[in-house]
Amino acid sequence: APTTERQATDERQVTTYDAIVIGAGFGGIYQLKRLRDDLGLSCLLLEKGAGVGGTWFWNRYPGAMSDTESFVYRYSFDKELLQEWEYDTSYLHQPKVLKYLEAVVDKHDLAKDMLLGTEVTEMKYDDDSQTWTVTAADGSAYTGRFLVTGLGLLSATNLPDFPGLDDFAGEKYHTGAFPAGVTYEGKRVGVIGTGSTGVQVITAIAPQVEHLTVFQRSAQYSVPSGFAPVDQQYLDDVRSRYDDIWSQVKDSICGFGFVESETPAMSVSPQERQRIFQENWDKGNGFRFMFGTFSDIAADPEANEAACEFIRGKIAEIVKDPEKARKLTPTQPYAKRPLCDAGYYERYNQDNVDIVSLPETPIEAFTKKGIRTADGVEHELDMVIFATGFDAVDGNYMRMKIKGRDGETIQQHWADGPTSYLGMTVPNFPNLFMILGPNGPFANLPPAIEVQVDWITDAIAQTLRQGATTFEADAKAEEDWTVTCKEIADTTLFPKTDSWIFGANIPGKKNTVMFYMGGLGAYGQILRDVESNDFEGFTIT
Ligand code: N01
Repeated sequence: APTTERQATDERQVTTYDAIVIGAGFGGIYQLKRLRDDLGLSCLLLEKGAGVGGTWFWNRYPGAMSDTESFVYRYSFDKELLQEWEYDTSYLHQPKVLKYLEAVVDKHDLAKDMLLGTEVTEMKYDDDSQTWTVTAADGSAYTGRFLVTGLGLLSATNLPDFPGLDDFAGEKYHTGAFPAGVTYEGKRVGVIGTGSTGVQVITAIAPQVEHLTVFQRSAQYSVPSGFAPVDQQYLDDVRSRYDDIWSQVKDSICGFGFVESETPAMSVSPQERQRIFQENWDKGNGFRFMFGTFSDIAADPEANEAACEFIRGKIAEIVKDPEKARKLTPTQPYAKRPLCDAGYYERYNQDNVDIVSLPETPIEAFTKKGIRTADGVEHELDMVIFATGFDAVDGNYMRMKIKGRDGETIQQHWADGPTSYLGMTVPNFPNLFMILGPNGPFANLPPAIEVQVDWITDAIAQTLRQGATTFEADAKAEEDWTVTCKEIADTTLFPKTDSWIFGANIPGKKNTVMFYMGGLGAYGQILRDVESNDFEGFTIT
């Protein structure tokens, strides 16, 4: 049981636990369950939001949906829930994912060890006691031997500093902190950003608004999602195959529940290539289109160009206005996080939907009435939605005060860009485990999270079994992992485009590798190898 005592160093009341978990998203929820129920540790989970759900608590923008299919956008650990949980669509919109996560928390009675509405601002390691003290915005403090952070990969919102932003008199929302009760009827709405989020918002609100102006900095390749109702027969089939489904997912590259292609695009005839692209366009899903069509779309420029050409052809077919089609047609490689949609390009055939290409006419300033672009046009708007993304991966860490051994800060440690060993641990920050930290797997997140949380649980169990008090990555292991991640990323085309995947979306942020792109299966194997080699690359003392 936790102990409460007054610390000698300051007069605050500090409650001590075996482990503290931060964040009540997919990661934190599962970590709390494993540490509390399987290892029997006293745990406290701290969460900034007023409810659980993490990403799915905050991202309540219109159209918000996971683009991983429903049957693999969930935990694999709770076999009962896999059999019982009902859903009726091939993808889950935000309210459904949130409801699912709330049900997991209820079922496993996790809420009693959570403190919601508590924003952690500081985490400090104490060399003498070998514990972490976590301080919240309200001044309350909590101490734990182990600290696991599930801060979210994509949760520190990016609101670009447009001139005159405060002058705008209309409604302003960032998709990552979207309020309830927003209405669109009769309004002139501007959307800035056309990533996964922007594409969903635009598709969802175009039929509702009086007028929609899309401010696009980069045109995007998007394929249909294939969103559809599913029936009882579909559910029965999935449920009967779950063991096989999860072992395939955790052994695959992306973890999206489809089998990735092993065929290079140029090894087949142009007709066959076209047929396979069309077949996958019809099935839907962005990851399936990028990784299920051919093995080398994200790696070989010629294969990539073939996919680009196919999607560009679709844009030309779908979008009737040639000027809109021109603006919507990407010219860069297809090497950002793949998108899918429920009729995105089709929305531009509506008379009430316009597109402004920002490279041609950049935003000069916000005005009282709207947005003025460099061609002198003032776009009058009642509402602006910022779908401008996130300071991804390390963003949330860099916004906090985090001090490790000898007072080293995370900002100092990551001065040249965020690094880690295995995407979870950092030398000089003993007993700190980051779920989805830098250089973790680039994959469907729920199974990626489970693989990490299970490994973290084993690492903590091993430390306790040895009667040790610290578990810490070696500096050399971190260096080698950084090199490995960079080498793998360099075999792909992803570094050739600017996106959050390399930190290129944030002005001034160092452009650096932030993912292990070798696939979820290979990543899981590395974790198993490290563990079976007595946690090679770590010092347990
Ligand atoms: O963010 P993004 P997101 N002026 O960074 C533009 C996951 N996710 O929230 O491309 C003008 O991708 C920026 O332009 P550019 C998913 O992993 C999943 O959409 O940088 N524009 C871009 O168009 C995803 O990848 C789901 O040139 C500016 C957009 O804003 C990740 O979250 C749904 C700008 C930002 O796109 C992030 O997605 C939603 C500026 N100053 C999110 N700054 C699903 O599962 C940025 N932009 C479906």
